[in-house]
Amino acid sequence: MAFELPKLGYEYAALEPHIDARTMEIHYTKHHQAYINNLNNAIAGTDMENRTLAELMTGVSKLPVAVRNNGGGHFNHTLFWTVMTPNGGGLPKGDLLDAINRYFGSFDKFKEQFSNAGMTRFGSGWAWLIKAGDDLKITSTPNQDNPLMDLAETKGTPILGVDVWEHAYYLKYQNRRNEYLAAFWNVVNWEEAGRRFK
Ligand code: MN3
Repeated sequence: MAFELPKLGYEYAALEPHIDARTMEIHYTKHHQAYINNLNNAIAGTDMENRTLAELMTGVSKLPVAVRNNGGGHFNHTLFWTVMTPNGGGLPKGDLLDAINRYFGSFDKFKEQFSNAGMTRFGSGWAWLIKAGDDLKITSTPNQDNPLMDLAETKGTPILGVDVWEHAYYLKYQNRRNEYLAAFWNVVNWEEAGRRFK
């Protein structure tokens, strides 16, 4: 019943030059694995072992802080790996592109707002594109919180997320979070984001 590291759908070097192989390897094998180990330790021998990750997230305000931090870490990174792909980038398609144009005015305006959410998140956290009812929204969360959590300020279903913890970019970009966020657009998996939007 324990949570496990999900398979990565590409090689560590596959997102080069935008995300470097060493960062991918450490991020996936060390950081993500540590969240999973700590989550499993936090739920061991409790009824939390019988809940899905999504169920833990939506009820997290009543759970130990270790589940918020490490369950969030597991959920967020699992999503993050899937919304990136080699040969990614470009434009979303179909309904998602229509919705982005409708809610943000244009794809470029959406990109600007999303990047801004990542840039203005003080310290560690995430920027998100979420579906909230019929709306699309951009939001950001501190630490390993996410918009599925019942304690999130802005709640919704994550469509796209980007990790703005320094461990996600420091080896290649050092303090230049803006360059990392600009590079992120080249690896976005819009097909996966489109599936999450449906
Ligand atoms: Mn991370």
